[in-house]
Amino acid sequence: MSQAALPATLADALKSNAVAVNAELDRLLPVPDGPENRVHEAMRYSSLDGGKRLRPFLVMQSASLFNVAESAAIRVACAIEMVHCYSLIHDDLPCMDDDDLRRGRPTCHRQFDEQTALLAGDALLTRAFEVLAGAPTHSDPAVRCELVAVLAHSSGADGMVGGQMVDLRAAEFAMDVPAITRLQQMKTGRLIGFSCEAGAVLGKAGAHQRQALRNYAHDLGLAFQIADDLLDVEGDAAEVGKKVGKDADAGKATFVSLLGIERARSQADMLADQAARHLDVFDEKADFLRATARYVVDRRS
Ligand code: GRG
Repeated sequence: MSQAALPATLADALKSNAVAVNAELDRLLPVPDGPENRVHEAMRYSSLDGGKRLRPFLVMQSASLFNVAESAAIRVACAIEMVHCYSLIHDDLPCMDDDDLRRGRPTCHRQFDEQTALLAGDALLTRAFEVLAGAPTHSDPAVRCELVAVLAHSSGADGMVGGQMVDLRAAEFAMDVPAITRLQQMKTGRLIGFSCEAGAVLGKAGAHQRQALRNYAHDLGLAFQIADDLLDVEGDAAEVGKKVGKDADAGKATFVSLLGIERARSQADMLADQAARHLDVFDEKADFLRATARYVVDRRS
C-alpha cells in the first residue's frame, strides 16, 4: 500500500482491513461441487461479512511494524479469524450457550443445523492451520511452523479451549478476580496474544520487540474482556449483535459482578493506557495499535 493510500483514522483503517479480510476469506474458502458443499456454505456463512475483524487487524498492524508483505500477513489474519469464527460457532451450539443470534444474524446451527454447525467449526479450525502451513504464508518453513505451533498452543487445551472448560466448570470454584483473570486470559486473551505476536514471528523480530507485543496483548486482552462484560450489562442487543444480560441471567461471576461497573470501567481504562505504553519501543508505525487499545474499551459492539 502506498503512503498516500494509508487510512487517516482508526475507523477507516478497521473498515479497509475488514474489506481486505473479507476478500481473502472469500478466496480461501471456495465452495466445491458435491454434497459436501453444505459444510463449505456454513463455513462461509459464519466467517464472511461480519464482526469487527479485530484479531486480523492486530495481525496486519503488528506485521506492518516489521515491514512484512501484506500478501503474507493477510493469510495469517484470515487464519486467526477462522479460528475465532470456529469458536463462535461452537460456543453458540445448544450444548454450550444455545444462542440464536450472532453478529446480528441467526447462529450457524439455526441457519443450517446442529451437525452442519459442528462440522463447519471443525473445518474452519483445520483450514486455518492449512493456510498457515501454505508456502505463500512465508518463504521460511521454520516461520510457518512457528505460526502453527503458537496458534495451536493459543487455541487448544492450554489456551482458548482450556479457558472454555474452566468457564463451564466455574460454578464448582470460588471465582474471584485472579481466577476470572486467568480464565479470560485463556479464553479470550490467548487468541489476541497470537494476533499481536504473529507480526513479530512473520518479521523475525528480536526478543525485546516480540515481548513488547506480548505485553501489549496481555493488557489489551483483559481490557477487551472487561469491556465485553460491561457491554453484557449496559449494551443494546441490536447494537452488540448478540443477546445481552447473559452473564447475570446465568449467575456468572464476571469482572463487573465482582468489581462493580465503576471499578470495572476504570480497570479497563487503566489497562488500555498500560497496553499503549508497552508500545513505546515502536515509532509512529504503532499508532493504530495504540489507538486500538482505546477503541476496545470504548466500543459499543
Ligand atoms: C467452544 C471451542 C470453544 C471455545 C469457546 C472464545 C470462546 C471459547 C467462545 C467465544 C464466545 C465468547 C463470548 C468469547 C469471549 C470472547 C469474545 C468477546 C468474543 C467475541 O469477539 P468479538 O467481540 O466478536 O471480537 P466479533 O463478532 O466482532 O468478531
